[in-house]
Amino acid sequence: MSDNTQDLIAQLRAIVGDAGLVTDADAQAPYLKDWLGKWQGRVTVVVRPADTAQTAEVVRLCHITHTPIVAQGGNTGMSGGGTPDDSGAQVILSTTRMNRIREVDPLNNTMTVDAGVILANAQQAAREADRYFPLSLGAEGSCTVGGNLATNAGGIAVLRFGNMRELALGLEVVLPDGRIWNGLRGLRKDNTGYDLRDLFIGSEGTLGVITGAVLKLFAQPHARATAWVGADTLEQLVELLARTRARCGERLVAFEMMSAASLALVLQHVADTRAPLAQPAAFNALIELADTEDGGLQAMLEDVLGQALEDGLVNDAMFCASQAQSAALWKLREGISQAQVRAGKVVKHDIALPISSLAAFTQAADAAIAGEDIPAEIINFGHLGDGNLHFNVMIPLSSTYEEVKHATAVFNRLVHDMVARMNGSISAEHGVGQLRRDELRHYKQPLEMELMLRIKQAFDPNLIMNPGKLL
Ligand code: FAD
Ligand code: 2HG
Ligand code: ZN
Repeated sequence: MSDNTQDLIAQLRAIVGDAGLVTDADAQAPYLKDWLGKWQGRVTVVVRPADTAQTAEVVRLCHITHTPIVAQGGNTGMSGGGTPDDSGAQVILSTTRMNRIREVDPLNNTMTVDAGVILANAQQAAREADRYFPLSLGAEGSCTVGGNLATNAGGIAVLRFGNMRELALGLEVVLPDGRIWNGLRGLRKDNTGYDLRDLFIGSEGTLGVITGAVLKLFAQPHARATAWVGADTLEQLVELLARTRARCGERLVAFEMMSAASLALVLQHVADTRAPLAQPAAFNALIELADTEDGGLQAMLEDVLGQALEDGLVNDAMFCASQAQSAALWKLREGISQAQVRAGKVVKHDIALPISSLAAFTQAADAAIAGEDIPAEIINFGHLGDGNLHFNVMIPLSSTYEEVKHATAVFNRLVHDMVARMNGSISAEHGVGQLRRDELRHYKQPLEMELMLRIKQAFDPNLIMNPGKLL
């Protein structure tokens, strides 16, 4: 270890103490690789500040010493944004010790939290105040509010409540030179110039370290109705979504889609799962209504879906009679990511399209992929109500590094070209990170790239915040 490195670690120790440094190789290991096992890096040290003041001191030191920083929350990201490079020169700044619920304000319907609070703990704190924080996703037991903000996470309730950008009112951020921007305002209206908050949301650790946030709360939904339906085509599910929305309005909180192959994968690879319908369907939807009180939710869902059955829009439906049945259905939906990891190597596409184009896209992309001379299975699922498909292409687990690289290049171009032609997005909710950095450059308008680079330069002229990611 060089004298400079030793000196940096000693100065970091003086700021965060022994409890705030991870220097041991074994203890560092989980911070250095991502959840999917796609990326692996090295670091000088992992530093875990206890609060905003310590974070500011750490970042100021990195600013002075030109040490690159990778902010990391729960390390559940899907685009490699939180994994360091392999130079060994970077520092991981983990927010996991900053885990205080600072305040719940039921009158303002807001909650102020540290960025390292685990999403499930934020949801729980809201519940304890008889309020609801709606961001919900498979990784909610480990991901952090800061990570959710930095990636502008989506999940299963976006069609009703919006993504993380819509759920945050204020932020506290440590800037790349170590100054603290206090934007912790719980206001629904604030037209005082450029929206700095919205710049940091979705910036994936490239503009600063988010240390705190004011989040919006909602009324607690005390009643839910859940159903599973099977259909022959995606077009039919899109029509059903429109009908359900028109009939149920704000009560519709989730409309998730799983292709037959996605469901089969979960049934094969995730324990304690069983098929919800007697006959497999080409396309499945998991639909949930919620309201503050019952008011005939179940009857409403049965009515909409009963009509859809009568009209031949869906083939079969299963209505949940208990919380346990609903949990079993959600386990099928949330098991897909894990099942993919067990079953193969996956070229992930996290795309958004106008809902009205989803069926045409799927048909065309299915055909184009089948026309390639690469053994592949399409695992198509996602948040139909948001026009967000995880149009993943799985290749055999035994594929070599070169084969994965080739398949990724071929399928990315094919899928992303089609998405671009249909006015969609190649990065809907997981962020760009390192996974889609080159793709972003390929598809983003040159003017948009230029403006983003100028913003980066203005905030982080020494380019120390998460270099190599996003831009
Ligand atoms: P990390 O993975 O630690 O970091 C992600 C990015 O944010 C990195 O670029 C990092 O540098 C940056 N970052 C983290 N904390 C900060 C901070 N405080 N300040 C600045 N930058 C920071 N995502 C969805 O949108 N919808 C889903 O439905 C969904 N489902 C998932 C299901 C599973 C099983 C898994 C594993 C992931 C899923 N994700 C989903 C991915 C999702 O983006 C992350 O789970 C989550 O938002 C990231 O939070 P994190 O704390 O783990 O961030
Ligand atoms: C989901 O919706 C997540 O389950 C993960 O966003 C998607 O594994 C994936 O590709
Ligand atoms: Zn998703």
